[in-house]
Amino acid sequence: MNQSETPLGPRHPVALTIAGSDPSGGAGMQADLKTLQAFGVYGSAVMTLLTVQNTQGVEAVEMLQMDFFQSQFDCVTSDIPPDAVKTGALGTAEMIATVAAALSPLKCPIVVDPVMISKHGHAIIDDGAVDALRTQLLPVASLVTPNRFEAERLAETSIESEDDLPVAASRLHDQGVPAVLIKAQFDNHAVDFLSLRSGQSGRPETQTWTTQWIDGGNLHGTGCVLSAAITAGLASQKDLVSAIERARRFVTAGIASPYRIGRGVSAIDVLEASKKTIRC
Ligand code: PXL
Repeated sequence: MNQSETPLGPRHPVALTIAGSDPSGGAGMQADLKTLQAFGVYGSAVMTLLTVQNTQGVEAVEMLQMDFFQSQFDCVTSDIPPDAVKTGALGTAEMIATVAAALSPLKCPIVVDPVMISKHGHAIIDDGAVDALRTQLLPVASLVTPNRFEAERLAETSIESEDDLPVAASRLHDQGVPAVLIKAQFDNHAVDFLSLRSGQSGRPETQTWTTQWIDGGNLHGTGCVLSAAITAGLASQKDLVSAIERARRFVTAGIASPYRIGRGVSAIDVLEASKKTIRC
């Protein structure tokens, strides 16, 4: 029996999310699983940290023990090998090192969403962790999806305009990641900048998607949903650019149909987004 078969027949695409819990359901592992499901991809999930959180803010963060993370990872992946992996909130340098070591033998695409700060400004990562993301996780990643702020911290360079994006991306490539998607906003437009470097030092190929900025100011979880949607595409054997384009359409539709679920931020309605966009 090969990896594409199970005792019951052909195997369904599987994506593994390694992330933290947002018990309000709009971000983190919960958003990842809902998004994967919307794309018809089976989601498995290994937890790194727990938050105490509702739509009005994050009140506390609790890390899981490293050996408990490792046991979850070994137990799940030995039984259900993933076709793609995504990482979300990892919390500390120690967790990032543990996750990077666990992922390095895997052959499937690995999408790293370098989650640093919650919508309400609560740090979900400690300071040493930024260094660990850069030096330990980027070398095993296939794609990293920072927003402008995360790209500035990871690349240690400021991004004032679109012209600064290639330099930031190039510094991230230097850490070993072949694909970088920086999500930025300048004035009234949203710019998603993709940089692909194939060889060790070759000039990257780039692609930019510019759209009118839609004020999703009161939404959270958009970064999680975008990277999970890309991961769903990769798990289904889509090429990276098609996976990104479909994920962007999905998030744009999702921003237009928010769930006003509590007293604070809204969440993306992934079911509505999928009805509007997933046809292929
Ligand atoms: O949206 C980023 C994010 C990821 N993971 C967890 C979070 C958040 C934001 O609040 O709580 C667990």
